[in-house]
Amino acid sequence: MNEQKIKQAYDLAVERYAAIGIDVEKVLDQLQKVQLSLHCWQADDVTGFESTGELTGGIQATGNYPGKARNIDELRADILKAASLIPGNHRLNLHEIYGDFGGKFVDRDQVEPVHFESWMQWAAENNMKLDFNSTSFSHPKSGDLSLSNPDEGIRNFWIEHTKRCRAIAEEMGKRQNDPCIMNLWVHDGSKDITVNRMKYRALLKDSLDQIFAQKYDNMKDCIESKVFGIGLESYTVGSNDFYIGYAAQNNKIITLDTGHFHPTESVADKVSSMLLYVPELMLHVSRPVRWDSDHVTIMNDDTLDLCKEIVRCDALDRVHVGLDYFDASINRIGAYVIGSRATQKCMLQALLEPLAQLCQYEANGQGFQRLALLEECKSLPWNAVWDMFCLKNNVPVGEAFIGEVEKYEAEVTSKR
Ligand code: RNT
Ligand code: ZN
Repeated sequence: MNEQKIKQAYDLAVERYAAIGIDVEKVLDQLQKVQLSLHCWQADDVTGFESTGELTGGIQATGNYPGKARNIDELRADILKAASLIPGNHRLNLHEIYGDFGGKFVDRDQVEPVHFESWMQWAAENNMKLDFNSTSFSHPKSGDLSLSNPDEGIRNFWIEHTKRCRAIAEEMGKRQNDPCIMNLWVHDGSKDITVNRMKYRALLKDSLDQIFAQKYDNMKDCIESKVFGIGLESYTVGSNDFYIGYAAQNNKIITLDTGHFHPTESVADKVSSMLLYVPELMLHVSRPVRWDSDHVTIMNDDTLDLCKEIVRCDALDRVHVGLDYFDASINRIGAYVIGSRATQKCMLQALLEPLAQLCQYEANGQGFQRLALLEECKSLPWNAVWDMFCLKNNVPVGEAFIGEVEKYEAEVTSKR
């Protein structure tokens, strides 16, 4: 689209939004500051560089679209390509299995900051900050239980792993002069009816206490619950209630993965409750289709509601926005870009809401007026603002990124 037309449409949008009391320039500045934490695992279907074994732990990537990243250089190139098509400056979320192990097998209880040295350098060179995740899945000792395993040898192995991951996150945070957000999700659960449900939860709690005993200044811990995993349908040790209790008691960040709740449960509605009891939230923005399917995030009501809640709670500085999906059935770089841009589009619409007016209607009991304005907002020209945001950030406007992804596919990923 021609630059002049984008500007004309933007100018009209600025006027239209001014009429409802919104300063669009200010909104663009706010959106610029919203950093997504891009999940490194979209580029290779959560394979990583530790082994080529299968993905376990109740998660699954379906599809076999050609061109997935096979090594650290390809993964980095793909991430940079995706980032070049997403407006703004973003973070990168690494899993432990993506370490630079130099072709050697480094077991999870042996991992050290040195295995992420090249990542830290690469991230600094590319002006990206890092977040981190311990990895309990896809390992011979994963089984059905890791941090809640009654076998002390196995449980200690995972405790050691997670402690080491925290030390790595601390180093990343120190080096980038900004806290590294480390997520802890373990798949622990069981396929069939579990009788002694208390036992495993008590073990998980004890493991977490041991892991978090060491205090750090440059990393922040977050803990992620889920309803069930494939093959682990009847019982999840780290349920939502378990982690809410733990986080509230221990001042930890809760990770809300939008695929980890019952399908009709509103994740958006959790924001205002949780923020009264936990310091911050981390999001794993995803798109569950009938289950925790990890489809590519799109601009749907769920994502819009979530972003609106964050803005309505005035909580942009307390919520970290990470993505978590892995679709192996379509172009993986394209998937990164679609999900990231969709999340940003939702955030933009949230920021463009005439919140003061809506709140006033609500306080006055003017239900009709509140609903009418909410409905009208849906068709205000936010897309003209979005186009300007892309233009200002030097990334393709509108559907122009499709061609860029196709070009990279023709030149790079199709040759793998
Ligand atoms: C799994 C969790 C977890 C993982 C990543 C790879 O259900 O969502 O966050 O997707 O750690
Ligand atoms: Zn997740």
